[in-house]
Amino acid sequence: MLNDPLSSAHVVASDFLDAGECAETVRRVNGLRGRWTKHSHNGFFTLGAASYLDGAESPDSYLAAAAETNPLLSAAFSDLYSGLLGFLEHVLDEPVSYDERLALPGFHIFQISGNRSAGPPNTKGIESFDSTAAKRAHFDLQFLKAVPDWTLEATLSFTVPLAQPSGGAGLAVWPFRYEEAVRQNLSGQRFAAQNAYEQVSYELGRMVLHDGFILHAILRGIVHSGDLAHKGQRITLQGHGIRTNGRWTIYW
Ligand SMILES: O=C(O)CCC(=O)C(=O)O
Repeated sequence: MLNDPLSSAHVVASDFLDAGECAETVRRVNGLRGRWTKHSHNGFFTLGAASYLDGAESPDSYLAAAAETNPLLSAAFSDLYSGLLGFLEHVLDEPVSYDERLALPGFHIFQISGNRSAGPPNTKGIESFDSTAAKRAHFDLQFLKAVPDWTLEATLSFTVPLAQPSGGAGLAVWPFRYEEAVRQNLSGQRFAAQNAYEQVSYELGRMVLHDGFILHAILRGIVHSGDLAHKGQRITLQGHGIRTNGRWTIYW
């Protein structure tokens, strides 16, 4: 959180992959369908080990899931992972590496099957296309599970949209930071239920970065998309970073 070049900018976006690279990555993700992990909500899967999901029981369960999935991911996406390091070094202007014990960045996969409509205004009359976004509002505190003993200087969260449904996809961002939530003793979800979000619309291959301490949530649809049928895959590459001694370690 300290000295983070991203913390004052809240959310920044930068072109990473071109359309052909996104399509090829999606083809490989779909080719590994048998290795996706299915989650409780309809149509939500992951490929890889995510500390916020696989570390829910304990840091050891996360490390075991990472050891199991890293060989698969590095074999299938080696070019993507080496390009990612170079890209992040360029954006952050500091050395960046993976840690073989921690999970490589992985994929969020939503199979969206259609017919959604604008949600009702919330209690303050705030219109929302994705009326459930506030329930998913969160800060990225999963470094506590992935690297409980590390001394952090700064953190990073990034998302690369690879496929989006017909109605688009994006990130909901509320003007509310973790430090403020602690200071006010107010949960992020409570704030989100009563305040409008800003919509960051995704573009394929364009990485969205922030420090994880700004309140945010996955948006499955975006306002003004004009498409209420809203079908297709929403696939993103997702990862995080922690900075210690001026070096970034990337993980999921
Ligand atoms: O998939 C996205 O759009 C963002 C994901 C996210 O916010 C997270 O994993 O913390």
